[in-house]
Amino acid sequence: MTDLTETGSAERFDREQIEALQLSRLQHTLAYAYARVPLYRRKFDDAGVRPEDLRQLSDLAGFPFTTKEDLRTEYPFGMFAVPQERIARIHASSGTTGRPTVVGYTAQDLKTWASLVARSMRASGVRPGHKVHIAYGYGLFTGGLGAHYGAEALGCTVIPMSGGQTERQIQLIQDFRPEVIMCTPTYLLTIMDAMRHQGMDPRSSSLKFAVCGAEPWTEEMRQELESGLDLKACDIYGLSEVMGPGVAGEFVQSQDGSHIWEDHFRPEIVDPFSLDATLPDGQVGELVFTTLTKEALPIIRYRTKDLTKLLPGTASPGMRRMARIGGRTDDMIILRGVNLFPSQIEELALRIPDLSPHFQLEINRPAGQRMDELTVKIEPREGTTGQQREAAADNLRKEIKVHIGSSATIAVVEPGSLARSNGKLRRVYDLREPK
Ligand code: DLL
Repeated sequence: MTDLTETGSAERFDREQIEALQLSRLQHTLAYAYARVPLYRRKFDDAGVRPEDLRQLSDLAGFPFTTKEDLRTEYPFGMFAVPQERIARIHASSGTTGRPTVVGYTAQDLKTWASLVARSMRASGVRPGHKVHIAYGYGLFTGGLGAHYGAEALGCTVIPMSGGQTERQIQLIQDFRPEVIMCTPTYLLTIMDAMRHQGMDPRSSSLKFAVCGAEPWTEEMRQELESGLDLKACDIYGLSEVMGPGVAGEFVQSQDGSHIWEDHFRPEIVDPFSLDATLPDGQVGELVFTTLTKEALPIIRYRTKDLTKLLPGTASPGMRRMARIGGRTDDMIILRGVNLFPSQIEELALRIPDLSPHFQLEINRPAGQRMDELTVKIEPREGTTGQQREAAADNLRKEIKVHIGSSATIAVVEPGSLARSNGKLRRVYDLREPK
């Protein structure tokens, strides 16, 4: 079998080479998971499939899915495929809804992870010797430590700032002069705004590259950050159940969506509603991943709930790209039969010059009414007049009606009045009575 520690050369593989590598790694992973994880043995047996049934990549569609629920029922360590002594690190989701999901890594998994984050960073323009300011949260969240070891593996000078304390972040950016910042797109927006409030021109900072992810963001938001800070902002994608950041990363020269590192992960797109249909490339559906090299927590057909489509590779031709995540199935707002995602509002709002990217969505059902209502609370740009604000609100309302098909109330609120991001920003507030 190919050496699992290599990561660099696969970027130059063609599609055929990648698929050959995927097939052998997939066969290994299925047999490995079946032999070592009781849950997989049970699921495969129930579905009537055996690891040896995978003879070509398309046979993967016959294997059962894994969900967050599976990780919860096996809490905390039931899905680990190695004895606990071989687990070198544990991460976990915050667990705001139910039990946290726990993930584990062997020493080899940590090396692979660091090298894939390093690969993503390099694709996004980061070079050895750059100073990298990391403002993803450190701790059980995979963002901070994932970025940290990736930056070290690339040969960067790491500034492990973590999230929050925005004033201090800005002070250290001024003093240490990093070329790179890694944080969520909405936190970068918070930093940029805070710089302006301090009377500093964000365009004059030392930052040249931003590697942003952990939440959905639009091309319009990229534009906002790039022009506001005079840097190049690229996407990095990942999720803790599959590894953490670095499952996919974007090339700075093309900025055309993240390439999925297909030598380590096999992506599929499935219809989120009718469970068994795998969709062809180019069609939007739910992203599903099977890990190909993980030792501690092999994951078979994990349902991410992220909605996107697969596109052919460009800068790394053998690997496919994923379009920007439009939203998650569980963030979808259904308003009078129309599906809506916060990113659609972001896109429309940022095309209106007098509106800022600071907004939140409230869903309510007024007493005695049978229909839900959507209110978009949004801050205008500083210095706009009352008349401009009214016109902008009217404009946004019409755009939402035309492009999404829903009626919404637009409340233009005072600049600075909405909650600012410290990491992953909450955009949707559901104020309906619990059913
Ligand atoms: O957010 C890992 C990560 C950290 C990725 C830092 C990138 C940078 P989780 O907390 O498990 O892991 O959340 C995973 O976040 O299923 C997506 O819904 C969302 N997400 C992550 N990256 C992106 C992205 C980390 N680039 C969940 N664009 C995923 C859109 C993203 N959504």
